[in-house]
Amino acid sequence: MKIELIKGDITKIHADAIVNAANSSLLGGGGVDGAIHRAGGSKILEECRVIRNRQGKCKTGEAVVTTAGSLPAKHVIHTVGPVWNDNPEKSSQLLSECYKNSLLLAESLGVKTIAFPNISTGIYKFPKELAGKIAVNEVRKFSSDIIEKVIFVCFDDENENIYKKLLDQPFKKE
Ligand code: AR6
Repeated sequence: MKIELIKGDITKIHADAIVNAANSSLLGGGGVDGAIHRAGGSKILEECRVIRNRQGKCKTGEAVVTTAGSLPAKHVIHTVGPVWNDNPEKSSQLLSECYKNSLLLAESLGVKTIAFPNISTGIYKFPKELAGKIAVNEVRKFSSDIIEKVIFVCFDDENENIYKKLLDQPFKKE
């Protein structure tokens, strides 16, 4: 899989799927979640409601898919990142699961290009450097015959610099 870094607004990205840093209610919020619902229109929330009614809240680390409404993407994959708290190991594990489960769901949809925001590094206060390491590592170790390109979309300078550095480093398999 090719990995690209873009600085900007994920709602503008032309990809088969963009990932939303949602919360477990799936009913919208601030940050990138708010931006996606505002730009994509009410169809996204309607489908989130259907999912809520069918399977209840979305657990941290899990992912679900809806239409992308009027966004240039085809699908929105909603994943729930962990809130940074006093259990860094558990939070790190859950953040890895967000990336992995989003990629697995994307594969099952035949997605060729997928864009990720920097999950949990805003309102959920996950340290950006550690979150970047987890994101890059999880994507690099995911091998796929279906997904061709993963785009990391950084909204702020700090995340952009962190990702630039991480992506310049060679990948070492554990
Ligand atoms: N495009 C790309 N990235 C963005 C955009 C955008 N339009 N807007 C913000 N970011 P956050 P979280 C970046 O807070 O920490 C919501 O209320 C932002 O700079 O959106 O996972 C949800 O409903 C940051 O680097 O998500 C949840 O309740 C990254 O996206 C809660 O926030 C994630 O920041 C989730 O918190």
